[in-house]
Amino acid sequence: SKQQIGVVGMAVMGKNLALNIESRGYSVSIFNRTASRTEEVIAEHGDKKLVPTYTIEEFVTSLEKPRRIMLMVQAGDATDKTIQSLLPHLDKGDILIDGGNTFFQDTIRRNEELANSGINFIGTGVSGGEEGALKGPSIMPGGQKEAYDLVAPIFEKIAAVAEDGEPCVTYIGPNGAGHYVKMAHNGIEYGDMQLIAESYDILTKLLDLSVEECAEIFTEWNKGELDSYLIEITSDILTRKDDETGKPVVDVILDAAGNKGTGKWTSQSALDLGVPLPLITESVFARYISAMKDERVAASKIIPAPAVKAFEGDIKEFVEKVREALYFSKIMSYAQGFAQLRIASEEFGWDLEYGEIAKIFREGCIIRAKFLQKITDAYDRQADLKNLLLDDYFNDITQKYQQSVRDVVAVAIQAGVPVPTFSSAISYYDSYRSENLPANIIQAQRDYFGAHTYKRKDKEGTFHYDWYSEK
Ligand code: NBP
Repeated sequence: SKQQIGVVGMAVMGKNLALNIESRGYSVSIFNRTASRTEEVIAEHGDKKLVPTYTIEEFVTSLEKPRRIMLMVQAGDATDKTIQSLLPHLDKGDILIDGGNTFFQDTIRRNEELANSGINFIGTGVSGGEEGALKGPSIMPGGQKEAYDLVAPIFEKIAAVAEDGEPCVTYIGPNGAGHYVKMAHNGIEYGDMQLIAESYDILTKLLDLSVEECAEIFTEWNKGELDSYLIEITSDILTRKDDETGKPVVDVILDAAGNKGTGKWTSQSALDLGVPLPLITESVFARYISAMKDERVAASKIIPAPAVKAFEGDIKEFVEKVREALYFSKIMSYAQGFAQLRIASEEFGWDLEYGEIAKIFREGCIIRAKFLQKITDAYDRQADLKNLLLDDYFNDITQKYQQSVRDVVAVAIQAGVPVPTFSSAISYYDSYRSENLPANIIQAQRDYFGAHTYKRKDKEGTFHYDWYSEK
């Protein structure tokens, strides 16, 4: 008999996804370019309804029609090569699903190319890493809606389940929409991580708290508005000791952050679309400057820190301010990220449903958090909300917490503790709520040196001032 779905790519993500699908009662054919990998999977999981195949032809013929084939191979060239090898064996109406971390423009291109051969192509974000793939990821599928309907029953069974019992998967939109949303999710993840790192830096460097004390603070924070996976793992991380030295493991980990480029893509897209995305972009740059470890070490010997006295205020009170600053800044980041989704949706004709997107982030992905329900609620109140900051809940809470961000950022800057995302958050807030910005000066300069013209506040039209005339 034929299998209900096939998975190509038996590295950690593909293997775990295949096991997840199998565990929900589906029969799964598996294939990997290097046969030994498939043999290993079968040796480990021979008791499961996984059917090994060793040629592309054998793989394709083993599947029910219309065929449902999930690709979990390296993004980029490997994905194109895999599609090319499958194509001659496929029939019209078959469905290829790319679950890799693919750049959304590649998905748009592949969707168009394959549509010409009558093959459906779904580009889907799969979040939650190895564990998510195995136990239930958040899934962000984009592509032909009719094709998605044929895989929806499987996706709804393998996805993470939110508190209210809803699966963390929803049809995102045509062509590259799913991969775009996955990319934006990763960008938001960069922002959340940097905000937490800055909070930790303030607690330890400014308030001189110990790693253990910080662990307790994050545990406390995780019980309230900040309740989220990233806060939870941070509090756990801070309790762990290095086996060799007995020190807190965070104290032996080198402070040079890596990245796989998805945060960069998010910022690049924001720049292309003309959308302000300062917080996530600062968090990408923060990783870059962290990676310049040797240069920073050398600079630290040449450029002194400002002279500061030990913190003299009430520590408990200040810790609460840091918590409020973190929540405020997180809201700025999501307001920017969702505003970017809105502009992308208009640009690419995707008709994204922002409340539904926030909903599927509630479980199974790295940014999962209680807070996401607030975003869904905001879009339920007003589906075409321009910016989350205009929603009553977000407007009220940010008004309430803004003073804390100002205080924390001011103290950190005085003490020379870098706060790129905290300071960016408050600057975005102040820019967004400003009736007047100093761009009149910029327009005057542009008109002065380049005759770029300007508009006036008091009447319609385009104007040029004769800057070179005698006064
Ligand atoms: P990798 O991204 O490490 O890719 C390894 C797989 O790609 C292997 O099955 C390998 O086959 C196959 N492959 C390569 Br490399 N070149 C190929 C080619 N030219 N033709 C056919 N197959 C080729 O695996 P992963 O970490 O499991 O991730 C899979 C996808 O899921 C990626 O797109 C990744 O970005 C995405 N993702 C990963 C995570 C995560 O936490 N790791 C999370 C979310 C999404 P071989 O065995 O023959 O070399």
